[in-house]
Amino acid sequence: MRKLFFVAALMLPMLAMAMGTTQTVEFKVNGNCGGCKAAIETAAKIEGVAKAEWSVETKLLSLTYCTETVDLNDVYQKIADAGYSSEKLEATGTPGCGNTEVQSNCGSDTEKKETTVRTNTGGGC
Ligand SMILES: [Cu+2]
Repeated sequence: MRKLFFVAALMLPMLAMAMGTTQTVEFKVNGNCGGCKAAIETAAKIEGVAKAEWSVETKLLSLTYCTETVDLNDVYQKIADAGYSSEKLEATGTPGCGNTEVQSNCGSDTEKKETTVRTNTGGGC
C-alpha cells in the first residue's frame, strides 16, 4: 500500500508535465500592412498553436499555444522565414506581404520589446 502511494506521488507531476498547458504570449513582430498581418499570422500558426493574432496598430502578435507541443523558437523561426523580424530573430528574405519598398517598413524595423507572458486560458492540452 505504501509503495503504491509512493509510485502515485511520483507519477502525478510527470503526468502534469506531459499534458502541458495552454499559454498566451505577446511579442513584437515588425510588419506594417494588412498583407503583413495575413503573412505573420499564417506563419505563426504551426501545429499546437490555437490562435495567432497580429495587430497593425501595436505590432504585437498574440499567440495562444500548447506548451507541450509548441517550441516558441520554432514560431520565431517561421516568422523570420516569412520575412519578418521579431524580438528574437531577424527576418530572412523579403516580407511575405510582397511589399519590398523600403518606405513601407514591411518586415524590417527592429525595435525590441520584451515578451510578456500572460498565463492562461487554463486547462491542459
Ligand atoms: Cu506589409
